[in-house]
Amino acid sequence: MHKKRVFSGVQPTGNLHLGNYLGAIKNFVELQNKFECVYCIVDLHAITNRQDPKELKSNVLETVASFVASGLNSEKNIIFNQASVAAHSELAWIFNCVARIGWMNRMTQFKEKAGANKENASVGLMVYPNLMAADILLYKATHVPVGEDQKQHLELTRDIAKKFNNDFNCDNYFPIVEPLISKEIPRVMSLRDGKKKMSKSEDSDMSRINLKDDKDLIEQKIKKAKTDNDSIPSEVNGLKNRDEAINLISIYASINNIKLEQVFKEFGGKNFSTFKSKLSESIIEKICPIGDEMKKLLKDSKYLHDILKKGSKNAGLIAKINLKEIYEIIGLTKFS
Ligand code: AQP
Repeated sequence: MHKKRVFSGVQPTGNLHLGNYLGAIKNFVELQNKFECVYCIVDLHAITNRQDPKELKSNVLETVASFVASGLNSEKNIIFNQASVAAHSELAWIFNCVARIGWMNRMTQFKEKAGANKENASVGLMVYPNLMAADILLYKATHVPVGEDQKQHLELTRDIAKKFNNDFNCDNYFPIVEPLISKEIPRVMSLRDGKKKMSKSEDSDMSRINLKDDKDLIEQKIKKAKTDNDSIPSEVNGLKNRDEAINLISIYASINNIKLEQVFKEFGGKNFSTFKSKLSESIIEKICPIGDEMKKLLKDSKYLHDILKKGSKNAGLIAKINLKEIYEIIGLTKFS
């Protein structure tokens, strides 16, 4: 039996949004009372696409600020950045040698992110899931809270763990991780197109609610959010083929910690304008205090650096022990 441990990461690529919050960070906060948790700002993942060096540094601090402002306790959890612990890259190389090219070719995120110009994408973008597996398995994490978009990568992490355990005859060495995905809203969709996920890199800022948006902007974005001509249904069947309606109703349920049925009870038969003003209120109530706190924390970079230094030291201690074991299993020797 493996000790229960949570690991998850967020890329410091700016524009942290409601999808990152409801899909991941909100769950990080809930899990901190039940598990030992390791939360990572995955800056090595961020550079799979070109990043401005100055912005990358400030986005790392912004991501730590978003964690703390959302309620993560930096004393209780390990909060650190990936680049501080070199063992992530070392284990990722080992996993590059365990994972199969055919497995990589099946990854839908690579296909989406590389787009039509696949030949010109970085090799890093293609082997991104192997680094993600290394992040998780370096800490022998058992549970990983993520949005549904990461489910396929977690399946790959499980395949890598199984193959490693089997190839090196070390039954049960790496745990087979469990994804923890929100039931209310596995994937927050764009406010402009209910078929696309809410994303940092989408050109239109109107497609997402950023954690640092103010009250007026949130109201404006929700008012303009795409819907259809029908009213809010009284049961789930009434949401068939209504992607935008499902999205807004699910956001309302998730942000208020209630079940979809309760939303149908409250709003069934009502029009979207009534619903949208309540939705804005709920988002403003939850998100604006986080954004305000982030802005306050970002004025104290020493405080944020101290969190990262302490977290990196603690993460490094676990990583060092585990990587030593892994080298031993494989037959690699460090003479230095
Ligand atoms: N729309 C979403 N709905 C639910 N969960 C989401 N996550 C991201 N978008 C949504 C979850 O947030 C965590 C951190 O994500 P990330 O920043 O590391 O990676 P990402 O998926 O690449 O984020 P974006 O916003 O989608 O960036 P771009 O635009 O670069 O593609 C993860 O747990 C993720 O599932």
